[in-house]
Formats: sequence, structure tokens, C-alpha cells
Amino acid sequence: MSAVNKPTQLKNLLLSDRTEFILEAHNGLSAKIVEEAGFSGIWASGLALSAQHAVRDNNELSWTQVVNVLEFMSDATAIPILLDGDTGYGDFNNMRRLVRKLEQRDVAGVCIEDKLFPKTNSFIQGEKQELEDIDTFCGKIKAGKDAQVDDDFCIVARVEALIAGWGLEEAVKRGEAYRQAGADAILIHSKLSQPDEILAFADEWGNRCPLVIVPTKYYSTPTEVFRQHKISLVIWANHLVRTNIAAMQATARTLFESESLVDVEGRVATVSEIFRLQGADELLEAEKIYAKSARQDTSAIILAASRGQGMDELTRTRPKVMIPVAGKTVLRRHVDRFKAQGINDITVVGGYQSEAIDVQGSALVVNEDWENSDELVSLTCALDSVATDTVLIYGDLLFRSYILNNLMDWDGELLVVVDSSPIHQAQGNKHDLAYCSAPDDRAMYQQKVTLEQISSAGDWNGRNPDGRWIGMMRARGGGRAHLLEALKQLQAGAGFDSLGLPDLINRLVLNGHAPQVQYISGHWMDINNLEDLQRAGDFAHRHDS
Ligand code: SPV
Ligand code: MG
Repeated sequence: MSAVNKPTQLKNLLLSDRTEFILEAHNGLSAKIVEEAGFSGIWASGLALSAQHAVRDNNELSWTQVVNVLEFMSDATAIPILLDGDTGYGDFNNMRRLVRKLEQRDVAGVCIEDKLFPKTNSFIQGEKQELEDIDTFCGKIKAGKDAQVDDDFCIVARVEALIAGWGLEEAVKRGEAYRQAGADAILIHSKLSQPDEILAFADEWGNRCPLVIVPTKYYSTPTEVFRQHKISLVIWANHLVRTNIAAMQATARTLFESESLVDVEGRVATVSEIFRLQGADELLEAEKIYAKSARQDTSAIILAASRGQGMDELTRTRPKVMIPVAGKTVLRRHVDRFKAQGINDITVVGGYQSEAIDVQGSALVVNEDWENSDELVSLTCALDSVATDTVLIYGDLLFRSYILNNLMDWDGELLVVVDSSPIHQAQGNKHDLAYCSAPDDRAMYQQKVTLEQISSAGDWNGRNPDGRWIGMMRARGGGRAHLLEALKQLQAGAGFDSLGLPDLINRLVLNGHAPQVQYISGHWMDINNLEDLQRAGDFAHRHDS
């Protein structure tokens, strides 16, 4: 952002003792591209603004529509914009209002031409065009100058005498009248392919006030010639809209003919370049500050490295999480559930047949040594994904959405989900039995219970288990640090390779950081064998919400 305001920047360009250059733009994006290329100013061309809306340069675009586009251009850039204001869109009174509206949008200046509303582009039968009466046009200039609030807002008066087939004398007479009426610069326009009449005007003009030219037709004139003739400002008036047209036509033709993107991809801007020009990064940063509720700091880690047993054929070429259940893989179900909670930072730890893991919306890390290691080794592969708030979950679970909902609603540092229903402690389901500070008292809302042990023994310390840990936990805030600390301790000890999440949870208890228990009663299942898989289909159909 320049410290100098935009009108002053434009004034400085006009008054600079070098020949300066500005380039056409016709919307926010092209304005930004002009600025990034290094230009010190933008020409908001009437021709380009109307062309980009596929209407004619005959004031078919209303002046308020022009001003609306200018607002985007001005917001997108820090360099001054000189609007091609045609005839000022009416009389002196319309001109006053235009100037006020432009200043409100931080447009630095306006160029008006001495033709009649509605105007026609100078290159369409220019010699037939009628010029405005000199005094009337001077009144417009004066009205505009009197209306401006910023002293440096620039009004450029454009002389169309040469275009309309009048001679040099009339052109200079008009230029002088406009200068005396208060114009900050004179734009002298020509439709000839040689610069002769422009240069003759410039020589006659001397240094009365800054001179502006638009060399669209005499484009082959060396720029040095303009310098020698003391031209203040050169306008490249329509070259971005023309670039657009040529590029878009080429792309459209290729796509239509080839019915494929292959020939086009390398020739067009990348999607990330679009995001850069839009300033997408800034929004991501701002979200971190202003949109905390979107669970920006929450991640999910899904452990899916093992093959699983008892499902031989089904897991021959893919891990268990990639088996479809009621039309959707188990992993897809997980990712959808997390996304529904606003958790978008999702990491899957694969191992067995990890190349078959393909779920959009999640990142994959691989425990290469999955065959000789267990869950905690997998977890260490995903350490980068342990966020301020992290949900850890087994890959082979199916669960009703409210379970994750409730888990995310709790505000403790360490939480584990325990199922207190007897069915999950039945014979054959001996692992992950949970011993808690109190049994599930369903009559109590948000009962404060802590975990004491997860064990595969059905009678830990001579007690009956209070339920079964379902393979879902959450660590947030201080709980994250406790979790990482416990993991580090276990890693330093013997037998780390064969440890699982229950060992980590038990270490947390040992360290004095017993997780809180969220009791549930059923409404989940894990998939361990073909029979489970069949039940899983029913489960998914019944509880897909
Ligand atoms: C424009 O860019 O709209 C101009 C310049 O007014 S010209 O098209 O040459 O008239
Ligand atoms: Mg124009």
C-alpha cells in the first residue's frame, strides 16, 4: 500500500518529468494484474469495460454499472485508476455527481471527451462524430473541478477534433480552452497509423499542461519519439481485454475440438494462481483469528494399518477400512462423519495395502513397518497431525453420529467413549474392557466418571468391568501434552512395537491424567469378521444419520 493517496499518485504521474505509462484494465482481476506487472496506474477503458460485458462502446453500459466495476478494481489495487468517463454521461450536473461517486470509490481521476452523449468509439466512423460545443464542455470541466473533494483528483480533457476531421488549429484551440477551464491534462487522440498529427499537436502545445496520448493506431511508433516530444502519459488502452479475447478463443476452440483438457492444462493459469490473485491465503489466516468455531484446531487420526483377521478374501487387495459397507467404505464413513463435525484435518495411518487407501478429504501417512508393529507405532507416524484438539479412532468402527457429536461437545482435556451395555462385554469380546471410577448411571446427566484401566482381563482387581472402550478418544488443550508425554515415555521403554492405544490410555491414568468417560449404550460396532461385516450392512442402513 502506497503512503501517497491515489489521486496524488495520479497527479504525480501527470506532472512527472518522465514519460509515464498506464495500462487498461476492465475488472478487479485485470486491475490487479496491471499492478503486479509494475505499472503505476490503470486506465479503466470504456471500450474494455463495455466489451467485457459484450455490449457496445456507446454508453450501453450505464454509468452506475461502470462505477460498480470500478469499485472492484479500486478495492483490488493500490495504484491510481484513471476512468475513461466518455462524455461524463450527461451534462455538467451528471459530471458533478460522477466525480463525487468516483472519489467515494477512491478512483483517482476521470477523462472526459468533447463529444455528445451517447458517444461512439472514436475508431468507428470517427470523422462523422459531432463535437460538443466548447463552452458547454468547459462548463462540464469546471463543474467537475468544483465538485471534487480531494485537491489532487484529476480531470483529463480529451480533444476529439482530430478524430472528427477538424484540423490542428481547432484541436489546439479546444485544448487551450479546456486547460483554462481547469483541466489537469489534455488527451489528444488520433486514429491515424502514423503519429504525425499527434506530434504536431505536441510541438504546438509546448508545455502548457501535461499531454496524454493513446497510441492504439500508431502503435509502431518507437516510444523514444513520445519521450522526445515530451508526452507526459501514454495509455496502452485496450491490450488486456484483447489478450483475454485471443486467449479465451484459443482455449474454447481447443476444448471444443479435442473434447479433452489435456492440450489446454499447461497453457492456462493454474487454479492456485487464481487463489493467489484472489488473496485466498489471507482468508485462511483470518479464519484462524476470527472463525475459531469452525474447528480449525481440531484434527482426527484414523488408525488403519493392520489387515484385520478373519476376512481373508475381502482384505486380499485392500485393508479392512476400504471394504464397502452398504455402498460406502468404512473409511469414507469416518471421513464424512468428521467433516460433518467441521473437522477437516483428517489423517489416516495406513500400513497393509496402504496403496488401496483412497479417500478424498483425508491425508494418508504410512506405517511402513505395520507387520511388526502395533497401534502406537502407527500413532507416531501421525504425530504431525496431533493438533490442539485431536480425536483418535480405530478405522474399523461403525458408530451413530451422535456419539461423535457428544464427544465433541465435552470440554474435558482427555475423553474416552465407553459402552456400558452388556452385549459388548459378552464372551469373545474380552479386549478393551473398561474399569471406571463409577458404573454408568443412566439417570445422571453428564456424570463425572474417570477411567481407571483398560484391560483384556474380565476381572481386573477382582472387579467386573464397567463397559468396553469403543476405540474412540479425544485429547485437547493440556490433554494433548499429557498424551504426547505418555507416548514418549512408552516409546522409551521396552516392547513399544507391540503396544496399542489402551496401553497409552493406561499410562495416562498412571501419570495422574485419567481420561473422563463418556458412557454410551450400544449404537456402535467394530468389524472383526465376516459375520460382523454382515451385521455392519444392517447397522449402516439403520443408522446412516
Ligand atoms: C477507450 O479505451 O475506451 C478509449 C480509447 O476511449 S479509444 O478506444 O481509442 O477511443
Ligand atoms: Mg473510451
